[in-house]
Amino acid sequence: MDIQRMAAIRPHERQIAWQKLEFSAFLHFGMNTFTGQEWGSGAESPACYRPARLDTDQWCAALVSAGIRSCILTAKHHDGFCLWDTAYTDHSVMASPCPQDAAALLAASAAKYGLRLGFYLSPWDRHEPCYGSGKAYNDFFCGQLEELLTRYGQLYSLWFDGACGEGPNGKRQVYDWERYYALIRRHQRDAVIASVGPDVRWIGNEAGASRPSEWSVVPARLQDAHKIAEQSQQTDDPAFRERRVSHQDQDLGSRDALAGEEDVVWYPAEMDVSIRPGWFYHAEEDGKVRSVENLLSIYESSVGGNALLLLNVPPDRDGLIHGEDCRRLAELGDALKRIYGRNMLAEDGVVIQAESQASGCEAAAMLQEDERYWRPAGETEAAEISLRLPRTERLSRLVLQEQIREGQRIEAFRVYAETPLPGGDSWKQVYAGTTVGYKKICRFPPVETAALKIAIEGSRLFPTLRFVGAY
Ligand code: FUL
Repeated sequence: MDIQRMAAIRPHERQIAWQKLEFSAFLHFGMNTFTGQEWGSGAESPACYRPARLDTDQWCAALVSAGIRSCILTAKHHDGFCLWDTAYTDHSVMASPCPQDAAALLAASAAKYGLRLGFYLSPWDRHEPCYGSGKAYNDFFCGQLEELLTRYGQLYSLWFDGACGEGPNGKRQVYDWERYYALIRRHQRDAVIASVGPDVRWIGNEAGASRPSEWSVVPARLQDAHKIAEQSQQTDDPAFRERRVSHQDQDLGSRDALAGEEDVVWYPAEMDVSIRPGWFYHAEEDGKVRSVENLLSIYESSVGGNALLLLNVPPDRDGLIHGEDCRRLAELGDALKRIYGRNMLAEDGVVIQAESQASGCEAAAMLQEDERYWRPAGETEAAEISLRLPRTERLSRLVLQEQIREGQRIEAFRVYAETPLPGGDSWKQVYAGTTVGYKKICRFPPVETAALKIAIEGSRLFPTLRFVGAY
């Protein structure tokens, strides 16, 4: 694989639209909420599902307060209990004391609150008798999928989980992935297919741990990795959720990692992590909701580390997002507004310069939040950009964004701030990084400065920058 080809891989429009959402919510809700389990057996009675005050508007308001832009509902988890009015099984909310189509309620609330909607549909189904039969189950699964694809408006994501706890002596279902994918493309062309899917890559752990260098251009074989059940989660083990290391490699996309690959693809990372220890609500975890400091750090290392953050916020037995979680979401939203509310490079009087620039791709484009971008003239792997502010400011973050429509290119960079240093040289290095991709948030100890320098030291053919902001 040569550098030309690595640099030439571009995202699909649906992947760009997905990445721009930046921050999504997972809503794990269903039978497990009421039985206190994480993986139900499938033998639970629909009578157990009885949210007394189910209010999806309340869910959406809580998510919006954190700056979340989309949400994914667990329409069916491994226990097979369906949250929507499905024609394919009686094992659904319609047979419960609360016979309301939760997917329909959420779709209406999401539209009202400006949130995009997606569905998680577990291929592994412990209730459905035809699971393990091959074609009959694939027909059943496609029937369910088609209901979700056609009844709830435009979807942005379909999320397939590779987990399967059947074990060596359990049922063996051969999933017809290509058929599932084709059905999604037919009904929802703009939706991404995530996790066990070709569009969005699972980051590889559930603990909120990101890679220091996250590439969206990776070996094509990774798209198939999770179709292999043995590589997914096989037991309901709380330790799995805390495992920080990934069972994929740390380095998925450097030049060295790709050198021996025949085929590479645009396959960006999504970080799914829960606000609580479990994916489902458990009252005994009310005191274990992540702190705002922890959530902010997860946000900055995922959204600001070329990944999308899919934060799980599980509704409780009343059918509401619990007060603790609501408070934490609002605090996170406030912190994000406090930090990112004022971009010091968006003010009048900022001067930006880059040594060389291709015509139509001038440095000034980096100061605007639109699709225009800067790139140097010619194929130069290194470049320097300098920024002068109208006055001295206290800074602790620099945000960089590549124009990913042109691929992902930057491999190494440093950020310097001008400070009066003893001994002459006034440029102090405040950050050294590798990849940028869709978005890189560089965090550093606060510095008082009126000038910044970004030195791009390595890139594939030539770098691009769509946006730079200082906070
Ligand atoms: C895992 C599942 O087994 C968990 O219950 C949860 O749904 C998580 C998002 O994916 O594989």
